[in-house]
Amino acid sequence: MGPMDLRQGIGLRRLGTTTDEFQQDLLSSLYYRRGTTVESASAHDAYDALALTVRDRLADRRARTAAAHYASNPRWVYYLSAEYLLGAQLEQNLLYSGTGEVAAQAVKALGRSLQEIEDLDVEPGLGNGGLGRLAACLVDSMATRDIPAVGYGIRYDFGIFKQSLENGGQAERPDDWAFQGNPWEFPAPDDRQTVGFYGHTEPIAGSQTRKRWVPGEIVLGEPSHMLVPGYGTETVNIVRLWRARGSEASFDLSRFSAGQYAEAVQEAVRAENISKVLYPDDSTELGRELRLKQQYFLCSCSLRDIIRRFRLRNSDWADFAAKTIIQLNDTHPTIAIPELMRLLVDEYELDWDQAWSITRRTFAYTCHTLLPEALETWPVHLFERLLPRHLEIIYLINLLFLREVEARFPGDNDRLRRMSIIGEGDERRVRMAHLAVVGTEAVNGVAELHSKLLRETVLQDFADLWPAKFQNVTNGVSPRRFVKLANPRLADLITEGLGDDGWLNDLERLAELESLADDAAFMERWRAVKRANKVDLAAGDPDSLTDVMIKRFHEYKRQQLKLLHVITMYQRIRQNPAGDWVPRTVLFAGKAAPAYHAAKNIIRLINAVGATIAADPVVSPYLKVVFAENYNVTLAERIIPAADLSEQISLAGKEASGTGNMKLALNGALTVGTLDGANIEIRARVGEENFFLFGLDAYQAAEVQIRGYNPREHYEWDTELKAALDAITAGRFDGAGRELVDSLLGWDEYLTLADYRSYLDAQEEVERAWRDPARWTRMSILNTAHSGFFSSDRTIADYAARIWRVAPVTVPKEDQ
Ligand code: BZD
Repeated sequence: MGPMDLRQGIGLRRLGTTTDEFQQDLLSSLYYRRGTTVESASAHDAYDALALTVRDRLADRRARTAAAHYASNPRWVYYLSAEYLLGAQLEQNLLYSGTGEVAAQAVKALGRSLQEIEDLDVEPGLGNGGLGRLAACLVDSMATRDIPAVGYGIRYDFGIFKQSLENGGQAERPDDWAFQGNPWEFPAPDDRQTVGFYGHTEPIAGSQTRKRWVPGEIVLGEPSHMLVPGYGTETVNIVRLWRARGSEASFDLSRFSAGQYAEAVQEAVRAENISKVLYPDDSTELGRELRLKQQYFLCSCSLRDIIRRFRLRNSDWADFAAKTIIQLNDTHPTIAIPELMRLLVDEYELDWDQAWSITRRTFAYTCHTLLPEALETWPVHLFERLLPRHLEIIYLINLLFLREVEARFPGDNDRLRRMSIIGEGDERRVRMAHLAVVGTEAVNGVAELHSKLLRETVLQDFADLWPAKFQNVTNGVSPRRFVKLANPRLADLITEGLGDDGWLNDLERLAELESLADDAAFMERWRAVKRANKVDLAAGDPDSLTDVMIKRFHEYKRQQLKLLHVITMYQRIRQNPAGDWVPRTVLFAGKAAPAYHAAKNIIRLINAVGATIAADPVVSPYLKVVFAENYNVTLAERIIPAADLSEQISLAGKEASGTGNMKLALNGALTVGTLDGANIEIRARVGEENFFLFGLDAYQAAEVQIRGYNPREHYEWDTELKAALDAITAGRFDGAGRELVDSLLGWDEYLTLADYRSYLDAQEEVERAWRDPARWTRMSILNTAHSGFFSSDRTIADYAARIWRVAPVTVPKEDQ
């Protein structure tokens, strides 16, 4: 290929970089692509025209990226994830295309401010929580690190539900995120794929291993992609999202003509339901057929697309694994393993052993949990009905695998039973995590402790068999989104302190801030930034300690422990109104799975406690509880910059990593936390004197459980704890929370009461530090300074070097 300006070949003009040129293009987008005029343009027309104009600025980089990648025929990274929480796109794409300033000027021609237009940008909520947001940070960093990569996912019509409070409890509404269209998306109908479900298998004459699968239902997968630009580089990768459609044959014209309208479309509706809605399921397995259908739909479409791409430049299957690495984001896409086997063996006629050798070298698996109930399993009978050929393949994989185990550990039947991909209980089930370990080259946890506990507990037998397969890759977060975009004041101050903004893609440079941690003028400005962010958030008095707990609601995360602290504070202040209290604003945000009643009860109690405190003139000057509705990426970007204190208080050994903990520390919040997940690594880096530690560690917690834990002992012994629980039982908070007290006194699965006193002690240490603003500010600066490790750019460098073994491909700049 000659010059890298691909537009020259076809005589396209180069897009201008000046305000005038940008404005011309904006008006042209409005006129020709929205089909309207400045006079009659709605706010949404203006938004769309701007989005298209910005998108165009990335399209050329995308074309050069595709050409450079094609030319170098590299090993591609394919990230398979059922979830992406990409966050709002406009501001990010303005930043990554370097058009923020010209755009702000140009939109004046539309009679609107940039802020007004940005407020119309709807985030695609195609994920539940940490796992979905991690996928988004990783694709950002893959582009930033020039890794040739595609993220594959599902284009759900409805994302994570919208949460509102009704009478203090969580109410859910559907999230029709693309109702107004989505200007960021490029449909690619030519790349549609055909996916089968149900049916039966037939033998193929002359072959032992090959089978013919005759599906009973056929669905189309139609892709569209969104651009994923790298920061400070030319690369623009894509996330390709699949949407299910009925085929032409699924519309029954004769029935429609006969007036049977519902029946006429029923097949198409059934097909489209596959990508209708994201499962709002953050922990427990609903066991729904539709969810398994979604998973297979994602995997089947993506694998065929991956193979299509491979064959553009390669012809020998022996090269497939060298050119392809598919990272499985948890077990949700694990069905891709038997699907690749099916494609290679049944469709491309490779022999089993070669296909298996290719498959195992092609996949890697990231695990995101330790909770046994969150490990996915599917009933064998469901598989048999929905994916009959895949079940046969899984059986054969399992048979050969168990032979391998038997050879290594002869006669150890217990081990065979424990390790089998098929679990034999009341009901036989396919264990997806086992399939994922057996069918991949590398398995990783997401923080040091998590990876260690995986090897020592849930995957111990597998770690015995294949110790080298198990690795750790500690999670990270995008400093562009979570500092530069979310916290521009802090970003500017850091840039000034460091002399340039190179830290945005070299985050370890934040360590240079250490020398400013005692500089009085810098400290004063640091405080002013935090205060201004608090004023913007407007959650409470900006001079109060802003104490935030923002994450999905789950008992293991222990929002209930924070609440017991709040109730105790309330009772202390009531008893001694003249005391020298540190004013606090306690902010909760997060969603509970709609069917998770215990979590929803905790939300109800938070709001009831908040209302009681607000109505109490003695306590309310010192304590305020705020519940921010509908927590999502956009709201996180407003709360995190304003936080003084970050609550990371899960029971040790339960939170795989956490990523909110990293975002908060990076933005100068101090952490009160347990020795869980990445908290341990945060504390090791920011220094133990700059972290408020409390609670049992993972081994102590396990020991307490084994010895027989009695939560009532803590209740009897600790008078403040007893008073807090008794107040709930007595109905002091509008009668809410009695079920919570029953479960805490009955079994307290997550040792809330065992950690209560230690937590309150840590909170007293928090207040001692807060009373000394110089001490607090220094601690805050040092938290930011030593959080550079938690950039997702580092995470990607780790995956690239140790798991994927891929190198960057540089995309040439536009010819000057
Ligand atoms: O993944 C989370 C973990 O709980 C966090 O500790 C970790 O930091 C992040 C990223 O590694 N897990 C999830 O968010 N899990 C889910 O959202 C999920 C979704 C569907 C089904 C099961 C779990």
